[in-house]
Amino acid sequence: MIRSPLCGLLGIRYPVLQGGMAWIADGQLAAAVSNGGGLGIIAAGNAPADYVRQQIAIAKRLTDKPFGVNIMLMSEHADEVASAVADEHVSVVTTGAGNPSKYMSVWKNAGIKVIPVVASVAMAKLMARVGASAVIAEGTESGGHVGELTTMVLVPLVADAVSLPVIAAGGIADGRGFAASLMLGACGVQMGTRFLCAEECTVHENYKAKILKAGDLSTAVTGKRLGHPVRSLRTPFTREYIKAEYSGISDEELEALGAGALRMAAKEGSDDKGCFMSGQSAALVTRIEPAADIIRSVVEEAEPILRRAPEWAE
Ligand code: TUI
Repeated sequence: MIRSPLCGLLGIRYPVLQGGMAWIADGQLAAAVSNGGGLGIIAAGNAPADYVRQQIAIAKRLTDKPFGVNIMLMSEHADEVASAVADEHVSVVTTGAGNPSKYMSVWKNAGIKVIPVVASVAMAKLMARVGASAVIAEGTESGGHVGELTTMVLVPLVADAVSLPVIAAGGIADGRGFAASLMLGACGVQMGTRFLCAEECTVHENYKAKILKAGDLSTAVTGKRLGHPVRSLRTPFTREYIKAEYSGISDEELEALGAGALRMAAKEGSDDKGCFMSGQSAALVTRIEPAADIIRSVVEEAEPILRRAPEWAE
């Protein structure tokens, strides 16, 4: 049994959050994770508020447990989605790819617990000041939009800088990563890539197959030139994109090359047009299984590791 302040705070059995994966993390996946004792999260991504309301309705039908919504702050629909989650009184909002300060009062007034993803100490301190309930310290091992710092460095720095609960993310896909996160000062973890291979995840089967096949050097970061670095699986698409980044083409042309690529991966499984966002932990993911089994096995693997931890010190 792992005891974590996160369980009481969020009303969950295991301190495991599911990452907000745009185009992938829908109401069905979120409900499966919440029913498995973790915190499921619906990703708003670039979608309008109507889509998010539909997915909330699906999740409410499939679970009576708490779940959250992730708001991608670079989305053109972020304002309307921010209002929608307040209307719907979801339990938790997580945010990514920006600073959510301007929405905090609306969410707090609606009784929502706000857990921003941070990639730096400065952002963690700011989030503590504006009333976050916890922060997710996400290292550059993660999939999708990434910061500079590794999980190994970011988590202890953030744990020292704020007195809020810290959730570790980036590179965690098994009990060893979960146990290590607790040693670094986190009180729970968020996993995205591992939940991509949940049975209940509706992403295209090619996407899951690629994650299962991935090895240690299978991901790459693109998009630095445009200021939003993204980690994804190396594919014909990423090779073309990297070539284009170092060619003379304009930022607009480069932007157009990337537009819609995540949707093409998630919905069509397209090898040549898809951007298969994934964390480095894809190399640790070896099977497709129910979300509840993922959560239970990660926690059960961690328990003996943590019990043996005192043996290292006299
Ligand atoms: O947001 C993510 N991961 C994502 S978002 C996404 S959708 C997308 N598609 C194409 C291009 C870009 C994004 C796919 N994956 N993770 C959370 C995260 N947030 N990682 C890093 C950050 C972050 C970065 C800067 C959080 C705050 C921040 O603050 C900067 C500032 O001062 O506004």
